[in-house]
Amino acid sequence: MDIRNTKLNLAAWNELIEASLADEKSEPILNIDGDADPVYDAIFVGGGAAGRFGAAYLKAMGGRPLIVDAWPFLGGSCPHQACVPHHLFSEAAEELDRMRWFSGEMFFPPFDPARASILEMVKVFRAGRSSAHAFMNWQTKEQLEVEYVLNARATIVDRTTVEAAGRRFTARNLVLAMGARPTKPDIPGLDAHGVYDFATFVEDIDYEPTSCVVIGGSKVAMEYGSFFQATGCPTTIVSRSPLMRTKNLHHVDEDLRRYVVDGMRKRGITTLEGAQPVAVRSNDGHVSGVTVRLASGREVELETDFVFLATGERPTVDHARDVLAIEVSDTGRVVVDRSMRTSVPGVYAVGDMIDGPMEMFKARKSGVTAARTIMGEHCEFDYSEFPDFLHTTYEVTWVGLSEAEARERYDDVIIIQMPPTVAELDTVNLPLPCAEGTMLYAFRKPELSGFQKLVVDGASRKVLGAHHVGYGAKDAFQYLDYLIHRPEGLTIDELGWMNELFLNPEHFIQLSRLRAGRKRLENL
Ligand code: FAD
Ligand code: COM
Repeated sequence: MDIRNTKLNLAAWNELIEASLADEKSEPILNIDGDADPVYDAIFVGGGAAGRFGAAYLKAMGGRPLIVDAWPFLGGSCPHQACVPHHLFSEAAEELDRMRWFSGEMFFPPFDPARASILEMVKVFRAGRSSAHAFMNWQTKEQLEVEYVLNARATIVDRTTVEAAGRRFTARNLVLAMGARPTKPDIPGLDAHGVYDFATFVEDIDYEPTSCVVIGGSKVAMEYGSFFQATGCPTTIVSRSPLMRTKNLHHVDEDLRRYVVDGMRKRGITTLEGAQPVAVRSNDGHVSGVTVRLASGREVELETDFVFLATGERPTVDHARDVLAIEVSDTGRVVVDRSMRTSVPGVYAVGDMIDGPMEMFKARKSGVTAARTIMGEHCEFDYSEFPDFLHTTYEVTWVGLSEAEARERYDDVIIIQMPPTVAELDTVNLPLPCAEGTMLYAFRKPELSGFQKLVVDGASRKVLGAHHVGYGAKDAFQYLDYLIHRPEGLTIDELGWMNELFLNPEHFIQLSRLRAGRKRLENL
């Protein structure tokens, strides 16, 4: 279907996307300028966050990009199966959690577990997700003026040629932006009905689970496990590593970790750390349980009708590696330099296909880095340091060094923390931090009102790290990340001199001000 000269509104886009998704044989969607030079500056294979942002930037710089995507929409896995449903479910978990803790108190009605349905939330997501897709297709065509071929799998022919929708496209450069797919652990029984990963969960689940076993200890395991438990579906997380100590997470502060994981247990989640799933059992084709080897070596049988796999993702590298012979690391990621160049000249790789965190900031900025490099700029992207977050029923946010890391590197580490650890005080029941999103907890369930810690180098007075459990601090952490990683850093004096919008979710400005007057800093 050629839509080049048709201005589709959002409703028309929505309908086209839904119809294309529903029919495997649906036509490709072509938005191609047939009158322009047939050789593009770059073809982006994959129009997820990495490909879409890269192509848009290249176009903005005066280049001519083409995006090819197998799905009938742009934006990729984030709005379709990953970040967006994750945020929807995590927000539902936060609301459900509040309703459970305050059930029958104040204005909260008695909690009705029958109305907290996992299946219903998935249906809410499925029914609404194409609106964002429609907007991204519209924006990319009409506002960003990027050409694309959607609903068409690309076949890479060589480093300048791609086939899609029965046509051949050529470009001076190729940007591989094909993302990653969930991995399946090597456990017998995973073919049973009732076993899902984050992608198949939103596509296929067709019943209401009554209990859940999450396999894996990733962020996705903690986030989805917290949601399942919050709906009232008793959940067990089976993880080889301690939660938040998986190799993909860095700079996790131990006090923050303890607050988060204890909080999950307080809410009823069973965590089996150091445990290994041995087999998934089924009855009449449907999951009936999971055999787990505990850290002690003892095997236990967990009864369940729902298994959620959260064992990570593997980059989609096979096709590109087979055709182009690009270098791929032992961990299955395409090897790139800081400008996103692969080992093959003129071929770039971006997003989840390359090393580093599988996160949106890296996907989008690596796409932009490739675009700028292709357009002749010197551009390098170092993603070794970045702010991070996950959800339980809280938003958990961190940036910079943990306390333990700071103590390894600095002699005079100062901690500013809320609630403080003071032996003679009952700080568990201290209604602090008291902030937006935790006010009701602070007054009625003080032990649930969150945790925050600032790590400071006493000698230079520079902030080394910040750690937060609560709600709404993500925004501040984006800017804190920028400030503390500048060559000049951010001192406690500068932080304490900022203008807070009180009550604010993270209290570091006001807490820093209480200590900044001292020549020799002290813990708070
Ligand atoms: P994708 O978005 O996966 O895009 C790849 C595109 O390539 C797809 O559209 C695919 O159709 C296309 N493609 C592949 N092969 C071909 C081919 N041969 N021909 C044509 N097209 C092809 N990150 C955050 O920062 N915040 C979050 O809250 C967050 N939540 C997440 C929750 C979950 C459950 C998961 C799994 C991930 C989450 N992430 C989050 C990570 C984030 O989703 C990814 O890092 C990001 O989407 C990667 O973007 P990408 O463009 O590299 O890949
Ligand atoms: C966001 C997708 S969900 S994109 O990064 O705007 O393409």
